[in-house]
Amino acid sequence: MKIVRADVIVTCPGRNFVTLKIVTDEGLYGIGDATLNGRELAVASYLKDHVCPTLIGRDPGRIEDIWQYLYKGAYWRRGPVTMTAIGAVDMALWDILGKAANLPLYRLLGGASRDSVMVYGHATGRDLPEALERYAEHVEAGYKAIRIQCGIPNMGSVYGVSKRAGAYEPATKGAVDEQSWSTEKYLDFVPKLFEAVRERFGFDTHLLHDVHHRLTPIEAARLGKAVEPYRLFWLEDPTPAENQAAFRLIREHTVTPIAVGEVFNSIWDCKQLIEEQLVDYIRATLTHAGGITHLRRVADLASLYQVRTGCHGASDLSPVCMGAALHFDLWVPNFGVQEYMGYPEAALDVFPHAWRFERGVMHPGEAPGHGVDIDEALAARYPYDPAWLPVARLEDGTLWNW
Ligand code: CS2
Ligand code: MG
Repeated sequence: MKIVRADVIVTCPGRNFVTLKIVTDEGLYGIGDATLNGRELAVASYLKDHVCPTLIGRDPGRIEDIWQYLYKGAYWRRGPVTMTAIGAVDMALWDILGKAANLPLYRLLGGASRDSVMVYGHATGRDLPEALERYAEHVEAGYKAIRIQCGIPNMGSVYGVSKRAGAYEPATKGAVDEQSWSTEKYLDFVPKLFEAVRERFGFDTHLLHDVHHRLTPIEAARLGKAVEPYRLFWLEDPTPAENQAAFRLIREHTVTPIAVGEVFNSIWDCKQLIEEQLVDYIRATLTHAGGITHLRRVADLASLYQVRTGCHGASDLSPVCMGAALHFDLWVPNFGVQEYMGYPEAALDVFPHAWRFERGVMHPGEAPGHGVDIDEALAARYPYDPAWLPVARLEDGTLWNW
């Protein structure tokens, strides 16, 4: 079998997605998610101009060799654009392998380690009452794990919270949204948010929260310690993770579990965090961390230190990534939880899929490969629509972490 075509499809059914489609001379094809929110065209060009031409004529079954060729052969290793492009190629090649073997992807990885995949949903509110109502809706829908994000009193827009009712999408069209941030107002409010959740809903659901990189290490340690009575499932991205050693300070002060890694794109970004057990969940996912071939290595390293997976699954990762991730989650022995925000209806139409959601758990289905397809004719009806991720500034104007 030989690769004869590799096409990049950019579409915007509710939000921008980039998809790679690899076609073989035997008519089989595979697809991979190449979406990097706010930088979609950078990956589309990296694929179109620098990767796709090198794939033509290759054996799609030589997945590892192609991975190594694209990683080492680029010379300029790692980084979100490069590793997202490699992730898309890898996802598409594993999809082809599954179709050729007539097996669902999780069977190729080693079979199911569980019957279904626990997912967490997003309960977000502009204020405490609205956030609690969204939380109640998720409890009603059967979610066993729920992330809560809330507007902060006396602060304008903030990460994780829609300015209007409805699904949250951080990227804005037309201009970069500059948000104002106050750590003091945040640290004063968030423990009250968790207290209100536990008071109303008790401890039957796993409670998650995303700090989204906005605290210093000692502030993160203070927050982790302050919220211990509320027994969080995890506190996510408490401080920027370029300095992996910074998490030692957090660990010294609190037993609140820590999740990090959605912005990681290689095992090197989390090696120290895992080996020193500075985190409890690793959030890297297939699209941005080099696909199945690389994320499997990250998960295996994590398993040596009892660190579990918690793959990123925001709606800016396409349904293709969601499908492939659910196969990975069904197999991976040290599974923790999978993020699932849902998608705009138009996106679900463009990406027909075998995965299904039922009362807080998901299953990838039994279709050969990862079980997600793309309707190219429908995709063509949604042209790329430029959108940018926000930035945050402290109240004195200092550029901060969004
Ligand atoms: C967030 C993401 O889901 C999460 O945990 O951190 O929504 C993140 O902000 C977006 O993926 C950025 O595009
Ligand atoms: Mg996050």
